[in-house]
Amino acid sequence: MIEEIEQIEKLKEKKNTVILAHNYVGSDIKEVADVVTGSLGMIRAGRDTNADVIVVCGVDFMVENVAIMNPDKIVLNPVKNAMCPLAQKITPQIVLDAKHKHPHSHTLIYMNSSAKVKAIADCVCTADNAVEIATELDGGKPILFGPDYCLSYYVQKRMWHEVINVPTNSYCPIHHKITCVDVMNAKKQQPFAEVVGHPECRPEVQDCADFMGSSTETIAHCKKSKTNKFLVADEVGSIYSLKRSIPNKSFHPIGKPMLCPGMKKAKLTDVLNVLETEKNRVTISKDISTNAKIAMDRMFELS
Ligand code: CIZ
Repeated sequence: MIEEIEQIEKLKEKKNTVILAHNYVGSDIKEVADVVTGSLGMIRAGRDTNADVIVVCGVDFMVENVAIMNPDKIVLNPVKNAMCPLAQKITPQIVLDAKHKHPHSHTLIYMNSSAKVKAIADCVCTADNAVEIATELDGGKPILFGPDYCLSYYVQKRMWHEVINVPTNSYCPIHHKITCVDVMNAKKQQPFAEVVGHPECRPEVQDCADFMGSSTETIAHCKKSKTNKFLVADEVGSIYSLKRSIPNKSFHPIGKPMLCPGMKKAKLTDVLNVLETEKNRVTISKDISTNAKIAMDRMFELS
């Protein structure tokens, strides 16, 4: 592993490369990443970098996001088909049908979706800014929101615009595994711990947590909190990032640690391999990327 890390570092310097990694990726990848954050932070870091080559470690839609914002840079995906099961639940046709049914509405699409779906959205959002953006949209119209009904619940609870789920009942199967019973059992064992979690969790889990937010917001919250012990309803990579960012506090999974296979697909060997060969370059066709970028730019205008 040390040898691979050294080789990656040398190639990074030689090729003026930045490595962006999501909080959910494996801990080995975090050792070579220049930025470890959520999908919003990855897009921002990709947008603002002076690097010529950007390696994006996460699931496929995260690599697409960076490619949309950087059409002139070399954007590399260490592995092919690192799927986000939630992003697969929404297609352009599903969105077009919903728009047809609700013609006077906004279409706000969660970042966990393909570039093709983003290209037909009015605006996109992440868990960090979903409430802020939904609140900024003209209140006279309902918001078509997808693909996560749990994040939709989180948004709806914090504002008064009507939110319509598109599709009606799709969710992240990893976050969905955490149940209220798991939260209660964990609380029994650690009664003084604070329960924090991601808004992709089930509504009933959200309702019994002390704090909900994106992985980045959760790190900021736990840093500020007076509490020293936390029960975390999120993917296990997020717990590792919390421990790394706040080593003086303790973090425990709720129930069995939840692992997203897509996020863990890339290994150090894959990163080294794409840096050497520049294979798996991701480019998005101009018609799709132009429209998807409009929806991404709108997100930055509104948040
Ligand atoms: O939007 C993201 O980055 C996801 C999927 C999780 C998080 O909050 O970091």
